[in-house]
Amino acid sequence: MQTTDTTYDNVSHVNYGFQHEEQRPPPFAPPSGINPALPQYHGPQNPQYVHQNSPPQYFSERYSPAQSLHQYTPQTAPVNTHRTVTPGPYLDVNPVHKASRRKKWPFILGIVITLLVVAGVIAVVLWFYGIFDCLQGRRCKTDEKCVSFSQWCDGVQDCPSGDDETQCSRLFGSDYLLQMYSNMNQKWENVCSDGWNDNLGMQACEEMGYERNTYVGYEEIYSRASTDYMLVKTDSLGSSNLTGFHSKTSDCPSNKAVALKCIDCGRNSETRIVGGTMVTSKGVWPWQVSLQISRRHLCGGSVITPYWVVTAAHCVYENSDARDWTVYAGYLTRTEMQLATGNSVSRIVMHNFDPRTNENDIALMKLNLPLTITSNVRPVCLPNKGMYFTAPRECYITGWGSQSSGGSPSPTLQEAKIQLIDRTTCNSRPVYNGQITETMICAGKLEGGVDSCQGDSGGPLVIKENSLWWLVGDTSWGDGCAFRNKPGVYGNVTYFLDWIYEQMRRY
Ligand code: 4AZ
Repeated sequence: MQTTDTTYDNVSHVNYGFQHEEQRPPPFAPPSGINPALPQYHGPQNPQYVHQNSPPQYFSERYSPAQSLHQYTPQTAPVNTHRTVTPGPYLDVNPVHKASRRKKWPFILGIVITLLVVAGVIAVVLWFYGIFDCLQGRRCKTDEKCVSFSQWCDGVQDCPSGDDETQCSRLFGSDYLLQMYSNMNQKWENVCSDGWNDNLGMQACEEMGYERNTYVGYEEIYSRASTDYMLVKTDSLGSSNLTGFHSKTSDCPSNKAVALKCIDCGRNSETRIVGGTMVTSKGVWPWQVSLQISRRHLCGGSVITPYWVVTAAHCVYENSDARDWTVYAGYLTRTEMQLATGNSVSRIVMHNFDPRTNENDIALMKLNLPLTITSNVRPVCLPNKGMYFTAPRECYITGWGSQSSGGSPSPTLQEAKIQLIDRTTCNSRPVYNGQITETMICAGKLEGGVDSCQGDSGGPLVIKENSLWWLVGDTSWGDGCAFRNKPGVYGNVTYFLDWIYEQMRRY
């Protein structure tokens, strides 16, 4: 991390690009196996939306060329029974032949036109069932099956891989409002607290991708939205799981909705935070980890659950063997880490990172054993849907990265206070000239002087909101370090939320 003092006219615009909001449950990446964390539905398969490939009716006996052809066959034509050369047409002066050929042409033309029409009809039918049909629904990711919108999140598994019943609940805003996708109203609705309990809370957290044992609890939040999601038991046995309910369009009887906390995150021991200095107290950035190979610090990372660390894809792109890495959590100095054992990694999940453009620069590391949560080791909060962080919002970066372009890693953890920079400014010609996509966020100081640098990669860019710290970015790239008009570029964590939860559910 580099911090020097220079000044430059500050640009403050609003950045609306840090989140891709969805009206419907998002599309899903292809799962690789059964997800034990998800409920296994045994409901009936609804055949209604399976491709209805009944044989097209257009081939019925409306016209049979074979049958009618004989009418046009010249009955008087000579049959050549010898090995003699058949006279060419120009030699054929027989008026009977000429007349029959004249009669044949419209016939052949008729056949060609008919075949073209039939082919056209077949093409339209295939197009309708193959493309248009799914305009009225959504295609399952793994199996190309088309499932109607009304079948998404209806508690019945219609996609063979279950895509239609995952990601049917989400947390919204910094208040952690629990929302469920109502297939009846085709929108996300707040869940009423009436009838809610901790068992349902744990199940909802588990369905999102959290472990049961990180569950904190739920609160009842005043809500009078007409979009509230009322749980109504669907079976007489009084099933007490989420799939035993469906929504009813109504306000909540109690006017209260569920705010769900799946993990105790985003809290630190707040001593004084000064931008651009050495961190002197351990619990200030308790989610910051050092990722090392052979005891060499290569990248930073952020703890999001006791098992999972977020880092940058470019950190693991050429070192993707989990066994090579060790995660050090709860330390301030690299000397301390040299004496420590650290945590081994069981799995690395990398996004579709493009090293040419730095697109999708995010990866997850799963630890072999969970981290013990203490005041020095704690998870940071993943942003919730509907949280927008706009420029010039104050944010913090931390890491053991070099303190000048091309320098060696810092021996102690550094922190810096910077600001979000909106994408339009960051994409302008003097800054990054169109290289900033929606998977990236810019933050820093356009005047230069304070920035992340080599070795800070993968580490956190955090923002405090509603008394909690949220992971808004992972350190990704930049043109040098701390240069004027070349701020740091970070992975847009809000953009990757669905991907992150999907991996946590899957593995
Ligand atoms: C790097 O090479 C790197 N100034 C990280 C951050 C920045 C530049 C380079 C941002 O890991």
